[in-house]
Amino acid sequence: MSSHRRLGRSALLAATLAATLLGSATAVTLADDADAATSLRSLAAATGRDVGFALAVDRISEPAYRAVADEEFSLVVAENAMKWDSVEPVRGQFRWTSSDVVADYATTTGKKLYGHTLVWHQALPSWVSTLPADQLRAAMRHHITTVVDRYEGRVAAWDVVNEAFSDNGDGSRRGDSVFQQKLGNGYLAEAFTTARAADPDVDLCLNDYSIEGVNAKSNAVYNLVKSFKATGVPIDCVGFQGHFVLGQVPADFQANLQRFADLGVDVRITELDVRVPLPADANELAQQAADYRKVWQACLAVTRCRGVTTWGLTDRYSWIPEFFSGQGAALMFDENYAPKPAYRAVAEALGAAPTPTPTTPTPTPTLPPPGCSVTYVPNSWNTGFTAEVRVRNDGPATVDGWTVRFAFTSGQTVTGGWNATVTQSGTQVTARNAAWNGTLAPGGTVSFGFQGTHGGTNASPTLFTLNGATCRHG
Ligand code: G2I
Repeated sequence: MSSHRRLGRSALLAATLAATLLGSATAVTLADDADAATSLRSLAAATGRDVGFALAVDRISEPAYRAVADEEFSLVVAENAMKWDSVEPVRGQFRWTSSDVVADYATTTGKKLYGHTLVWHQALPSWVSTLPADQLRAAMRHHITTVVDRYEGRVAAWDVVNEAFSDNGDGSRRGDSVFQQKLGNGYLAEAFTTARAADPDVDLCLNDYSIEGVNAKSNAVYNLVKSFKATGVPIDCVGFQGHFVLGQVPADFQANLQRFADLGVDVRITELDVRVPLPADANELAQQAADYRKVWQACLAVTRCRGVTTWGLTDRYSWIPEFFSGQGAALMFDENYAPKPAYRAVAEALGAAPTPTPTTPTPTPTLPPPGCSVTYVPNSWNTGFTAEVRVRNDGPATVDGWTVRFAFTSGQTVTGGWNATVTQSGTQVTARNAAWNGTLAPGGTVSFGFQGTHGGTNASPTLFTLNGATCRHG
């Protein structure tokens, strides 16, 4: 196939979508079936994998959104339409309109339907959280049974319980779950057993985030799955959400998937996105493509990996910018539905012919040297550590006021800082200058530090930014 046809489908698709968006009379026709064979849907099928996306019900009527969704994906999951607050907003009163849109879309387009999610501490209507324990147990069982019954035979797998474990790095259960608080550890087995009673055939999954690498949280999930298998609690799969920071797909991701598969369950990457500081530049999009490739290569290397689902379809409607200020561009299709380098990387990981190197080599952009260098010096003991961060200004101008950002990858928690105001949100850490050290002349260095706790593996952050600019390692 000539090179233009290899690229033809995605470029033609983008052109069609652009024409649709612009309403021009002469929409470009999609390439013929031969190019359909290069869609992610067909490439993934050839490997026995699902390639999925989270559908936003209020977007499916948009032609551009629909065109990509139809063409590229073999599995669909409701981003929000099957959550408790959507389907049972009032006790005992079920609303199926939105959830049926997703189920009907799967049926009419021949896609697998993935169920998200039956029991989760978020997206709960207020009436659930105020119930006493015995009524909460009854409400949970009734909710699971009613929802699973409605979609029996149509849903391939359910996230029976979502995010049951804490991200405080010690492998404990999530303390802010009303189910954990009022029903105790046993609510998980109850939920899985109830779902199995409602549908003897559907796959039952446990889904969580920050368990992609081997760490205290994934160890806790591993031990629970192991105990379920040993005691006959029905479980068929584990979902690894895969909400990654750029450049931070764990090195032990494949090994981690494999150890769960070796327990006798399927594994799925259920909510993949790779967030990038905005505006995303060519280097960052290349890194994102490498991250997407790594995720798919790990799934392809693990026989029981059933596939990869991205959490959304286009950067235009991704949840990331609203939840992570200044971050975005996390998906394979950009704001205008054009495929990004991450899309090509996934297609090539799935066997598409590599994009031919251009005959006239494009000049490599002469990027200015990084504006900063960072040295990270941790000092660890059993579950605690301190770290000193030395930042050098390698740029030509004086920095007046600085913010240094980085992310932990293995459950560390900051407990205090010095020479800076150090705060943490999830895995993201932000350090802002103190009143006396905010000015950094070219070539100047500033040092700050913090104390913290860790859950056993105190991995060092790898990506630091100074006022948004990526720093090199000092
Ligand atoms: O938080 C990211 C994901 C983590 N794993 C579980 C997923 O279910 C979760 O998805 C996000 C959706 O992407 C958001 O779109 O879950 C959020 C909470 O359910 C969703 O946000 C909600 C807002 O909280 C509502 O106010 C809003 O009405 O989206 C709704 C629809 O836009």
